[in-house]
Amino acid sequence: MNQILSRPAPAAPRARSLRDEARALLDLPFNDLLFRAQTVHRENFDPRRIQRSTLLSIKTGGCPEDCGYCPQSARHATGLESEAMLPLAEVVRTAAAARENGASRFCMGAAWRGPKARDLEPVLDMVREVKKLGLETCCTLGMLQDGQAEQLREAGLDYYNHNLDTAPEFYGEVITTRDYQDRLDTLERVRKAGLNVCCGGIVGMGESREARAGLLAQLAGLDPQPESVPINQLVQVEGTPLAGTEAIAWTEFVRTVAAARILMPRSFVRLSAGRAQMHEAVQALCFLAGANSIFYGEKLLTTGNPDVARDDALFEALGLVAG
Ligand code: SAM
Ligand code: DTB
Ligand code: SF4
Repeated sequence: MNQILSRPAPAAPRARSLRDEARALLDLPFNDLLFRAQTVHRENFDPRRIQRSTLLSIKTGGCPEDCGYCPQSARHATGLESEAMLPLAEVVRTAAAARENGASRFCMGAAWRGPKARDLEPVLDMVREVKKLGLETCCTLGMLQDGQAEQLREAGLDYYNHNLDTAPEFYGEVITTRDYQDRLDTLERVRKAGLNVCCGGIVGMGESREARAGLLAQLAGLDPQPESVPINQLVQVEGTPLAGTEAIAWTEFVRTVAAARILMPRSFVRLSAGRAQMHEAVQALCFLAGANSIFYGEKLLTTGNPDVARDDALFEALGLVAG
């Protein structure tokens, strides 16, 4: 077997060589890459099982950050109506419905730069109550300050989602109100508090293949690697700076998923935002490439996701089961 086709050594923080490795994977002939990814996937997971998480926006819009992809930034005129924090009862009701539908994890998202102390209290209640339903809990609340990750952990939080979004060199094209190191610092706090890390990125923002390699190298270089890795395809929302970006080729998206699987063999790789705009055949290829998690339920945070009935039919057609 040649160098590229052999299995990578377990990833440690070794940014440059990891980046070369990621780039070499992305450059492979498509079928070679998918075969490698599916092989690694089968060595580490039951290939029929797909984990399902349901999202809920517990505080929508009016965010002070300027993330160029995001409909919730107060700086972009997207017509999105801002909403105050949802009442606890509504969150619990939605989580119970998600559990009934077959989700195993419930992820609560807030359009904050980060939570203030008074913001966190009601979220801790939500975590406690959702946990009581027997669901895994996840939050994505922005940057965390010292002690906040511990508070969330004590309330029963299982996962914290905080994405690196893109490669360090492309990051400044997308976000100016916080830097890459801020994100790494929050991830460090999350890890130190004993929470599971959910960390991924967005592709289709006009970045190069090299930048996708850079993102994957950053994710795979986290030590330990994230337990969950959401790979989002940009959902273009009118009024955001990134609306009108040339769409990424579907082959490039599938390649990114496959390379993520190979570089992070034991992580759950989530086929995340963008499924509503994605042909089901492409989604099937993502599962073949080693994606083993999805967002499940009609809505992501503010934009649409495939209907549950449609996803159930896709699972049936592909012989996939919830896991
Ligand atoms: N405000 C918090 C933060 O940014 O960390 C949490 C919520 S934020 C909406 C969570 C993630 O959603 C972002 O990091 C980004 O990766 C993803 N996201 C937001 N808008 C998106 C879009 N239009 N398309 C794809 N992913 C998107
Ligand atoms: C993640 O990586 N993707 C999710 C979740 N983590 C929070 C969010 C996707 C948001 C898509 C745009 C929207 O619906 O607002
Ligand atoms: Fe705010 Fe998060 Fe959207 Fe950025 S991604 S604008 S921080 S809600």
